[in-house]
Amino acid sequence: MPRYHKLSLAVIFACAAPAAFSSEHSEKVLAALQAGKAHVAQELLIQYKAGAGANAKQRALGKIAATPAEVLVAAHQRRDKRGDLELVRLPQGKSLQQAIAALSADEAVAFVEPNWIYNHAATSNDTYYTNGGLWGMYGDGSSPANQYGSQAAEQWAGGNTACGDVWVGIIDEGYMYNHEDLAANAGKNPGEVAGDGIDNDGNGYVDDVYGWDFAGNDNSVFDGAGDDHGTHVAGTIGGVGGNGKGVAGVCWSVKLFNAKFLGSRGGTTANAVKAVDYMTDMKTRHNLNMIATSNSWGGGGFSQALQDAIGRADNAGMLFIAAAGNDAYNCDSGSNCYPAEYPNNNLIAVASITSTGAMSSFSSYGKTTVDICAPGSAVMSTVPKSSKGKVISGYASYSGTSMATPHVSGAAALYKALNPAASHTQVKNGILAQALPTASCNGKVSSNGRLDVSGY
Ligand SMILES: [Ca+2]
Ligand SMILES: [Ca+2]
Ligand SMILES: [Ca+2]
Ligand SMILES: [Ca+2]
Repeated sequence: MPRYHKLSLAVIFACAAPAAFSSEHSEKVLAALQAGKAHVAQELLIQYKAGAGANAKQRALGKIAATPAEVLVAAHQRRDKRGDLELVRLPQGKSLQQAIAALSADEAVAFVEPNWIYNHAATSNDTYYTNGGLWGMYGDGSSPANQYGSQAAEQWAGGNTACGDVWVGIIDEGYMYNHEDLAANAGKNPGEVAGDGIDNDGNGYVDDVYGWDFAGNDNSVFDGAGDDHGTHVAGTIGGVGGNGKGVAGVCWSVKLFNAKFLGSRGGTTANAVKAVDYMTDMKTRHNLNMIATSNSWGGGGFSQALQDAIGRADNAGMLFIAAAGNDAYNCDSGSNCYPAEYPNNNLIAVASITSTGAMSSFSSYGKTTVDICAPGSAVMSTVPKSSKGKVISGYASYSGTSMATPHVSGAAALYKALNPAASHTQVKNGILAQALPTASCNGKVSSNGRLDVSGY
């Protein structure tokens, strides 16, 4: 059970020996623990070195009396020739700090880190159907108009509403794939036969038709009205347009696919790594035109394991689009804006602006660590709603860098659809190069501007 360990850590740190943590990785982990970043109690992720066999692993774990819980990335499945990435558990009362120190010094271990806990990057408000709720899709030349919107409506006016066979992976909560404004865009695993109890495509997950639920470890990615955050994200990327109801996403047609790892208590590094790898495998195994994953979450501290997983997505030609966070941090100053601030080339970190072009008061930013601004305040989108004991299609206005991020994920899909030969790197560079200079974003994000999809 995830627990927040701020108090006990403060005590542990008072007597930790700094000399034991010489590597840059250990220092980052240490600093994040010291800052009280949430993590799962008595759990660690261990990256073993190549060739570390059963005996070497057993000897290492013996030092801290730990027991193996799960192999997250198996050595024999890796192309990078590194060892197992493994989740382990420590006995009650064992100091996480001392365990990290002992394992970091072990010759079989490349790195060791806590199992961080991530949370949604959203702050919901309860204003439904507010005026100009879909402003994030408007352009200066659309009707209604808003120059601070993503200008998606101008592409639509030019006939570019469809994102064709492009897929976007939603790494978040579950999303309501049978929502009236999403169902037509719900991607299905092309290698899986539903409900036969067999893992038809051999990816390790049985009957994963709409994706996989890593929080519940089952194939029901949508589990009810609690999956509102993931459903809201989905509607901004690919709400069905032109059907006379609800909202429209940046792409009116696109293939949405889901790796659920955020539950009611947030998500963990262990499940985030599995979720990212699941999408990477899905793209390569089935040769899907999956341009990006959309990641509206953050928290915890630096994780080499998660950064490595983002790197594997990069190698597979996929962008990782991430929310900058809702703490109003300057992410350039060591504020732990993870995963947004990882330096991976395939990552786009997104800050939030309001409908009047100001940076949203909650939005984190960073001239070197954050890349672009996008609409994130008072954004209308799809949500599940409870009504008379049933879950029905609904709509709501939310605010957060969580809402800004899927505007960019949708933009990546649109760019890829309009420029089919573009590599994922070219898609990223195109999105950033066409950002519109914006006063509130100047010096706050690397592009100095806001999302503008009209020139793709
Ligand atoms: Ca499967
Ligand atoms: Ca099956
Ligand atoms: Ca489930
Ligand atoms: Ca609609």
